[in-house]
Order: sequence, then C-alpha cells, then structure tokens
Amino acid sequence: MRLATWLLTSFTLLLIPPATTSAADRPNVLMIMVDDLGFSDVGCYGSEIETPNLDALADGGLRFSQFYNTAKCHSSRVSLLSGQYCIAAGDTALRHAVTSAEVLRDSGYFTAMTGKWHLKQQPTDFGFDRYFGHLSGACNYFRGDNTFRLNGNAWTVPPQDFYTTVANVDFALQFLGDARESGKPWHLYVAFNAPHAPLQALPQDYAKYQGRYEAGWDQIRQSRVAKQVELGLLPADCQPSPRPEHVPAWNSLSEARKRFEVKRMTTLAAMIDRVDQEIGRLVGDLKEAGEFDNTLIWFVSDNGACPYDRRSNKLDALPTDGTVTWSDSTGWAWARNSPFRYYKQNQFEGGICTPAIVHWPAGIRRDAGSVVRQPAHLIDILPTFAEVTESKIPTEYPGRSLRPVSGQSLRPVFNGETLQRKQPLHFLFASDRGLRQGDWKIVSFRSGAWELYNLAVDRTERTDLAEREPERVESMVQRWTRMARELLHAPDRAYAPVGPANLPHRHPEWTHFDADPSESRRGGQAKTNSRSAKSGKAIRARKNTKLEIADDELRLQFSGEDSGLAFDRLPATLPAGPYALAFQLQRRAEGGGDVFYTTDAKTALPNGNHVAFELDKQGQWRDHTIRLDTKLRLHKLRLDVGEGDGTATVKDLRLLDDQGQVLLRWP
Ligand SMILES: [Ca+2]
Repeated sequence: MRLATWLLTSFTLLLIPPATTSAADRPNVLMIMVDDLGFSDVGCYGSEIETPNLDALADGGLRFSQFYNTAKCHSSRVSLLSGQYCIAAGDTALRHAVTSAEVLRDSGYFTAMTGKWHLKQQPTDFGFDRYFGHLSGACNYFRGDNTFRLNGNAWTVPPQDFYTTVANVDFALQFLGDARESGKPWHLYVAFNAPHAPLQALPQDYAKYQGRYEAGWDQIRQSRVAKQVELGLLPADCQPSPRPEHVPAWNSLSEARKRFEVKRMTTLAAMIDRVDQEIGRLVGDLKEAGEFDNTLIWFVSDNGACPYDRRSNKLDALPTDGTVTWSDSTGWAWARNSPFRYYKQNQFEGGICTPAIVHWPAGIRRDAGSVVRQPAHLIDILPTFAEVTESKIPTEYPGRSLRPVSGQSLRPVFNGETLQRKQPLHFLFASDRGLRQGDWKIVSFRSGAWELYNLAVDRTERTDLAEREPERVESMVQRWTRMARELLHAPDRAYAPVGPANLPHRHPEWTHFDADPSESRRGGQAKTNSRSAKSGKAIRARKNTKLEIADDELRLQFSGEDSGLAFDRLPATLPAGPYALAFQLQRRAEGGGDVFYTTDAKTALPNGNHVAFELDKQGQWRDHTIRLDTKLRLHKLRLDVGEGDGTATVKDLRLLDDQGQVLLRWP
C-alpha cells in the first residue's frame, strides 16, 4: 500500500465511530465469479451438468432470470468490483473507481481474493489484504503461467498436483482462516478461470462425463430449454431461438467431427462440475465455522459461453494432463447459452445473461428458492454490498479521480420489493452495443444496424421490430449515445454510426464446421484458411533477437539495436486498409514501441510508414491496438517492442480490418 493511502486509511479508521451494528452482525460477503459460463450451464438454470452445491444455494436463496454482465472478461470484472460501467471506471486501470475490497476494508472488513485478476497492477494494490492467483486472462489449468502472485509476490506453480480451480479454493480456505483470526467480518472474492479455454479437466471429472454427450447439441439444447420451463425460469410459452445457420445440425457432422465435439463438451462439463465441487468445499467450511447463515454469497459468470475456436492441438489425446489445449466450439456455445442467441462479446441475451444466485438466510426476506424476474446488472453488486455491510462508497480517494457509481442496491429485491431503476442499462464492448430500457432492448452486432426487441414477449430476440418502430429505435439510440458520452466518457470511436444490416451475422473465429478436425491442423480451421495464412504468416526474428514460439506465444529475447519481429511476406489476398495491429504484450525492457509498414513491395523497412507507441516496462500484460492508417494493401510489417537488453512476450497478435475482423493471426 502506498504510504499516503495507508496513512489516510488508518487515520479515517481512527476518526470514524464504530458502526451502529456490531461487527458480528454485519454479514460476510463471498463473491464468486466464473469465466465464460453459459446461461444454462448449471443445474438450476437448466443444465444436465451436476451442480448440487450451486443448486442448493439457489434453493435456499434467490435466482435471477434477467441478470446481466458486460459480455466480456475484463469489463465484467471492472463492473463487478466498481459498480460502474467499465469505460467510466477507467477500464482495467480503475483510475476513476474504488473496488469493493477498498470500500469494505475501509469499513473494517478483512479482504481476500483468489483466482483470475485480468486488470492492471494486482489485487493487493486495490484493497485486497490477501491474494492468490494469476494476473492473466487465462492459463493452463495444470501448469499455470508466470503471472501467479501470492500476496503481492511472484509465486511459482508447482510442477505437479496442481489445478487452478482447486488451488483457488485451497488458498481461499487459508485466507478465511486468517480472516477469522483477525476477528473482523470478511469479504472474499473467488474468480475461477473455469470454464474458460483451454478446455482441460481433472481425469476423475472427465471420466464422470464420458458417454453423456453423444446425443449432440440439438438434443442438449432442447432438454435444457425444457428443464428451464419446468424450473419456472422461463415462461411456458417461451420460444427458444432456432439453431443459427452457422451451426450445423448435429446429425450432419462427420464422425471425426462428432468425436472431437463430444470430447470438448465432456471436458466443459467436467470443468463446471469441478467448480461446483470446490464451491461445495467453501460452503462446507462456512457451515463448520457457523458462518453460513450470515454470509452473503453471490455467484455470477462474467459473460456467456464462448464461441471462438482459436486453437486446439492433439485432438485424439485426452485433455486431462495439461499437454492438450483445446478452444471452444461454436456449436456447444449455442447449446450452453440456451434459450438465447449469440455469445460472449455480443450484447444479445446469449452474451450478457448470467446465472445469478444469491444466498443469505440472515438477510433475504423473500421465500427461499424464489426466482427474481427483474433485470439487474453487475454494476448493482457493489452498491448492494455497501448497503448490507453499512459501508460508504467514497466520492474521493487518494490517487484516483472518482466517477459516480451507476448501479443501484438490490437490497429492496431481497425484501421482495420492486426495484425502481433510475436509468436504462447500457451495453458497450468494442463495436457491440445495446440498451435495455424497461422491456425494450436495442442491440447492434459488431456495428451492424440497430435491432429492436420487446423482451416482455420475446426474451429470445427472434423478432426484430426496428423497421416497424423507427421512432422508438431513434429515441433509444439517442439515449444510448448520451449515456456513452456523459456517463461512460467513451472514446470517439464508440459513436461511429452503425453499418447496414449485413445478415446473417458472421464472425471469422466461429468454428469452421466444414473442415474435419485433425491432428495436423488447428481445431476447426478450414483448409483454405490455413494454406493462405501459412504463406503470409512467416515471422522473422530481426537481428539481435532470439524468438521462441511456444504455447501460442511469441517469446523474444533481444540485445542491441534494431531488434524485433518482421513480417516480410504478407499474403497478396489481404484486403486494402485501414488496418489495426492488436496484441497483448508483457516485457522487461527499455524504449518505446514502433510499427513500421509499407504498402509498396519495393520499399525496404524502416523506410515507408512509421507509428510509435508507448510502452511500460514493469512486466505487466497490456493490450495494444495500433492503427495503420492507409487505404492501400499492406506488403510488409515490422514490430519493435524494445531496445537494448530485454525480454518480451507477445500473444494474441492479430492484424484486423477496419471493422475489427481478424485478417491474420500469429503464431
Ligand atoms: Ca470471460
């Protein structure tokens, strides 16, 4: 903790008289977030996957049928922690926000976190007294990565007997022991990475689900929707959205494709089952400590099931030892988001609806097992925590320039009252947009034309009413734009006008089902893609540079001038610009970053065009997007990320077109 913050915190604690309720009465607060879990992926939301511990929490508490996240990992984490929309909060740097840990710690709580952080700095810089986990967005479940931290220090993943989902709860239990010793009420945030890719499961969990998914996604989706109706989660007349054209009928798949897809879903089910088992371990510990009744437990997912089929290896192996890294299947993502449309990143209901289970017998007045049908959002969680713990969300904080919280406390909902929402719910991630105002919703798929749905009668967004009600669309778009500008302080590109309808919606990273999966290719990538990409994907390490390609990362070691990566033979099939070069970078080196490029085959780099960009050197992962403003076709490209002696790791390196579509991806 910085000295100024520490002094202020300590001083504030001395000045503020103790809260009127004694510490023993204030609830403990357990926040559980899972990663890329679909709306129907747990038993009490329609799944066949066995989740008895989550189901029991729902039976003894509340389940929301319209709880929203932001459709993406980091933005949902920002909203969860800060009560604000992600951009308003200052994005991953949280420059305009305080976290739930800071708010509750300052009112006398012991605070701890385990699992995926995915934001800037680390949790111990944002109010968590204890932290174990990985700062990265995803990692190998058995082998981890080099971003693990324990209470602020680097932590080495043991070479065996390690699996992140289990380790997160091992450390959570240890931290709860520390919390009890402190005599304070506690706030624990467990952020499971599961069931995010890579799809990897413990052998015993995988074995449990073998033989359960041969029926395929059409049948699984049908049975999930039927169970959702039976559970009373959806109205009896709810029409599930039909199978989209980009997902083939299960029965039309080749035997090789079916075999691989069965294995992917078996793995996902096993990963979700394991999350439930570990939650059972946490709940058991609370019961043993006599804390179960007065602990507010809140379970959510950061976004809907993921359709992106980016990399899969060793398709005939078993995903149970960390040597196999499979990515998601668009077909199963469709089934997992039953009954909704679309996926992670899209602001359709399939992207933004999460199971949301709240359990707190000492504080919830509604009948146990009730389904809450009012819309709510991750931004509501911090205001709720503040109210039930009698904590104050500050308006000033050292080193930050705070913006107001947009969420509202859901305490009235716990009492069976109706929440009066002060403003519509706003949705924006990259070029995907949406607004929920009462029963009405406008939504744009990757800057495509606005669509309009009446969710009161069409929760699954089947009938677009935009042409029938242009005035309603116009007024909602104005509202969306005003909120983006005044509340989110969104950058200019957020307001770019939407394009034509461009139906059916497509995405280059959805599974290519027309190609058979095989050992020699990445799962689902069509042959033609691989071939054309291959010719243009050659990477050359420049002088003074050592390049190692492993685990889909480009690892660079450099010494001296002019180090970096060169791409000398970009494919002749590239469309004309403008482009953007996007990647994640972690480095320990001096100097700024440079991109050199030419649209003329004869020009030798570094002649041609040049874009410089800023870099930090502290070894944190950062996202970069460098615009290449040209109307011509790109011929050569060079990326420099440091000078002198240093190291850097680049991952998820992509060349994008003007619409954000991926044209090339390295390695
Ligand atoms: Ca996620």
